[in-house]
Amino acid sequence: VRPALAVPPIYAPIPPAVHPSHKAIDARTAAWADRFNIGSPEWRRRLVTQDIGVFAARILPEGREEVVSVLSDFVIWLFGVDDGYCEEGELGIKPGELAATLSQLLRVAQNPEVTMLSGDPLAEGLRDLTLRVSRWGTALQTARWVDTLREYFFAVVWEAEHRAAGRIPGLNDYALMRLYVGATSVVPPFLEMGHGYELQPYERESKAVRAAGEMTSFITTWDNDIYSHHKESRGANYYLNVIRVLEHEYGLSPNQALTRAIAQRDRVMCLFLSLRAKLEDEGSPQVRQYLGNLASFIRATQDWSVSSLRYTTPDDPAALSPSFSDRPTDTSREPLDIPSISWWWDLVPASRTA
Ligand code: 3E9
Ligand code: MG
Ligand code: MG
Ligand code: MG
Ligand code: MG
Ligand code: MG
Repeated sequence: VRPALAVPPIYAPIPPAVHPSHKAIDARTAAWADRFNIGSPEWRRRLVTQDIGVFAARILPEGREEVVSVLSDFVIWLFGVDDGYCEEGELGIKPGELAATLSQLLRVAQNPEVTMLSGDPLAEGLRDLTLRVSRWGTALQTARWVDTLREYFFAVVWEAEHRAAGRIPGLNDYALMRLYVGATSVVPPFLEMGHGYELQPYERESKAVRAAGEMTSFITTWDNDIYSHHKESRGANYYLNVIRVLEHEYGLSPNQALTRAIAQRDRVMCLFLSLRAKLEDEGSPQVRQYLGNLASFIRATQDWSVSSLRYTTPDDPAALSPSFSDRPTDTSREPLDIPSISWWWDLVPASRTA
């Protein structure tokens, strides 16, 4: 077994915060997973020690507690799909069958009253989630929530095809699909619902606001790849991770790939801060609040990743620094050499600093 890759303190310019009810939220999510029988009993015993509720409480430190709970239950549900179906299950190497099952689940999310998949634990859990989302969200937010689930499902089908073939994608494809396959794009509807505001569709779909969401997905999934590399590379299963992609793309050692991944996320973090400052000046109150909520999601992922047993894995300890850095390792204002996302840099004039 290779020695554990040492993850250094990573740049964290956003202040930490957690919802005061995080303990109760975490306990309720464990009970919810039991009630709906999500995953196997053994899987559930592991998952409920991983502070999923604390993660949700960090994403929405000032959110409405009921919505934090919906998000928390939804994250454990997503892990039920991602671990249970995709990474450890039979469907994870059968993209066509996976697409069929996920399409049925999508129908349950859109129309919880249909009798499809009755008694299936993930479907029954999803029925409960969709009823709660529609209670706390507007009709448009509920529809957006279903769409984000579809984006995620489409991406896991893509991933399943790579898993089945044992193939590692190139960096450009990976950067594009990782915007969705980490389920990070399902979080933004909860940022609105949790605080009771609504972005106008023309605002949400504007290039700058969409880019801010994509940058958030990039940073949070690059961070996930950095912090979960230990768990993923020691496991028996196929895994897709930016460190592995960079090793292949550029012929790097794991350590060199780690350094490169950190530089990439730091460069995007600097751009996110500049774009946030620009939108603070130019955006509506809702857009300004949304950018602040995206920032909380970024910091939440960092704080949860360095502390959750999911990634520290005490039985075979990961070498993760529990602290952060106040300086980026890469301050270049040049676009990353990744065509699918390099347009982000067109949105902030080079003269502008955060
Ligand atoms: C993440 O990728 C898989 C998602 C299903 C996790 C659910 C979490 C969220 C919706 C919030 C986003 C947070 C992240 C990216 C943790 P992967 O690499 O399979 O996750 P793992 O925990 O196994 O490293
Ligand atoms: Mg705990
Ligand atoms: Mg996954
Ligand atoms: Mg995973
Ligand atoms: Mg409503
Ligand atoms: Mg991971």
